[in-house]
Amino acid sequence: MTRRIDQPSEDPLRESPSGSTVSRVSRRTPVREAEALRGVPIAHALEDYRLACTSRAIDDREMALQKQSRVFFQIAGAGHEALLLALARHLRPGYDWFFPYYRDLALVLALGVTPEEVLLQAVGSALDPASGGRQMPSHWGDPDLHIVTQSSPTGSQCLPAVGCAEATRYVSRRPDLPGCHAHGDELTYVSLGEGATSEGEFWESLNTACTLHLPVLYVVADNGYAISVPAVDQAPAPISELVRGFRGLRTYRVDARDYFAAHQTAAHAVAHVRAGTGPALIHATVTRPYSHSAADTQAKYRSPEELADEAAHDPIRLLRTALVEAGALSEEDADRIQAEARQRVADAAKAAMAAPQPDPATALDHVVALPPRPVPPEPPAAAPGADEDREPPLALGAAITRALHEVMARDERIRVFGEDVADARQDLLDDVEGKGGVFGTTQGLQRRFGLARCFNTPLAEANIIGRAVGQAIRGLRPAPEIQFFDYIWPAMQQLRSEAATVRWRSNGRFTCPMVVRVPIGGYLTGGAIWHSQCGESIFTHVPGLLVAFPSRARDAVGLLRYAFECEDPVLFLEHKHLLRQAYTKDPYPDEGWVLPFGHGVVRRPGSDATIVTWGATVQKSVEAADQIEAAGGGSVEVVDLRTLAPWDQQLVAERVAATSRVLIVHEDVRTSGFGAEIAAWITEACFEDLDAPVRRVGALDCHVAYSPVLERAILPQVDDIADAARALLAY
Ligand SMILES: Cc1ncc(C[n+]2csc(CCOP(=O)(O)OP(=O)(O)O)c2C)c(N)n1
Ligand SMILES: [Mg+2]
Repeated sequence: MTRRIDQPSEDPLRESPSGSTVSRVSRRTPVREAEALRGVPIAHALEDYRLACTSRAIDDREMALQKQSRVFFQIAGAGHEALLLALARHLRPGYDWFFPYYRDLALVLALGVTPEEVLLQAVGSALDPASGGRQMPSHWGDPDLHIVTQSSPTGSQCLPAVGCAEATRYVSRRPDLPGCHAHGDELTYVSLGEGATSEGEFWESLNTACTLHLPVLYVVADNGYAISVPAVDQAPAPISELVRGFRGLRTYRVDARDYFAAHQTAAHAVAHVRAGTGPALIHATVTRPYSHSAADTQAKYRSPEELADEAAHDPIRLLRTALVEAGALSEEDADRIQAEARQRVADAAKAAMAAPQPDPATALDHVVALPPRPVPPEPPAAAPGADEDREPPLALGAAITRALHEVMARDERIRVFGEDVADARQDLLDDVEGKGGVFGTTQGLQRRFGLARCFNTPLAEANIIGRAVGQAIRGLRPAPEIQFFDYIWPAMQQLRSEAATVRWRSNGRFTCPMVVRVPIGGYLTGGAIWHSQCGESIFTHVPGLLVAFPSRARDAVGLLRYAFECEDPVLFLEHKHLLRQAYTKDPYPDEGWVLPFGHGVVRRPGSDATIVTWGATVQKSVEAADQIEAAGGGSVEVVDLRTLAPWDQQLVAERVAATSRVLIVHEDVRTSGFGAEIAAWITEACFEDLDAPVRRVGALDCHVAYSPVLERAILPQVDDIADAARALLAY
């Protein structure tokens, strides 16, 4: 899409010719040195006064519309305008990258978002360019301006911002990467409130921004409150003091109620970050003249004196006074600019209210988009040709390692990172074997592709996934590893609220392609509660995530190849117990053998009943079926779903129609396990075909124990599956 950039008006006080929407403000109004006030060209200050009035007028209009139920939520940018407009003077839309906060209305206006676009989101219109009516007001997003689609969790934007800055460095050194572009001196802007600095993700992001000297500009807009919680209840000291131990972080403190002071600080901070010497943090005092949001009444917890003091230091008021006192603006012109701003916003609101609401039929658009791929025929069990000429077959873990080597050699956008995934310190590589992950799955990737493509991260799971999100948004294909499924939870916010929602929340304008590899599962004898969990159903419950769970080598390779073709986040579950099992071994499949998601397979034929399963219970189900058949108890088939999001409903329906009896087996706990979903679906879609109730076998509803005796009792065993299958056959 080509964006309209209006020409600057010669007279910054003149009405914009663009009708109901305000012109994009040019960053290049020519002024002479002599026309500066406290170092800021008068023309810029006047333009920013106009924009500040527009920003405040949008707040006021939205609040009025909210009272009329034409807008359904409101959160204001009031009090933050001077800071944001001063910053915007030094930042470059469509060049730098932006991870703004919900109070950054004035910033996005200065970058080029129009009041009409803002109001289209407020009224929830289908034409809202940031989200198509899916997100609350003030959740910005504009790919052309590099304003990255925003989510609501406070602080979660910081880690993707760091990933974005990493992409700047990686891509600018590799200008030919398909679909990626970067400028060597671009920076990543991320802002948050003083309250949000209490979030761990903020601190995890600072860690990496400083360790890697990344071009990130942090802006903490300190209005003294997080809803009703005063800053003194958040932390033991102001944020600019708290961050002092971060080596390499340039910190600035400014009273950003004063536009001119903010301007000066912004100039220094931006120049510092743009020079490439490392991150900076601006701690800025701002005001919050309006309540936190339309749902809040700040008079309940703030004194009249405090509010009066804020009103007296309102940044727009201070800017106006400064311009008037300098003789740059008359009171009449100031009033006129304010009135014009209100009128423009009123016109924009009228246009937004006339715009169409979303079609309910589009609710499911942009959850995920699977690349079309034909389902390849299953490779022959034994490949033709003389056996001695063939490579030895590989077990699941070795096949995944080889597949990672293969895809990384083909696609330089892929980067593997996580805890322990690298081989060793670069200077030791000639002398040591290399670690390559606690399961050895990533061994040799650093050695072959270099540290830029396979590297260790801090021991911080949100950091790992959040940085992947930022890189994915920039067009890279990050492949983060979570060391054990049991430790994925610190990353849950980044997986669920960031990665999985990017496509939907931006109405398809941003995507988040990444392959998150996660060793999972038990049957380890001694793994205990924090090295043996499953829990895949928690992730199949998240719209926007794809979930693969292979049980043998060739499927893992085919699925991994497909995962890297996807434009959506994939959770790629690698069962720890299967990594080295002989029964997972396959010849490494030809490069063209790509297995699209959502296609199961009949792993063992049978005619009397169907077991539907995946992961480690596939083999156990096959053994149970063999046991039953050997004893003359009946013929049981085993279906391996291979992926759970999406899962192969068609195959299951076909097999239910053929055998009329279904047993679902999984290693995860039984209650609310994914088997519950499949069972419910079968009773809805295949009820007429059933001759028996759908049965389930899963782990006991407790955690996995250390004692082998307990572990055996808790996780489903071959005998448990065989017993359930016999009962099903006997029904
Ligand atoms: C992770 C998370 N917890 C809670 C909330 C609810 N919430 C929204 S804004 C907010 C206060 C944020 O305060 P601050 O960061 O100081 O920003 P301000 O609103 O003052 O600009 C809270 C608690 C949220 N959006 N995300
Ligand atoms: Mg605050």
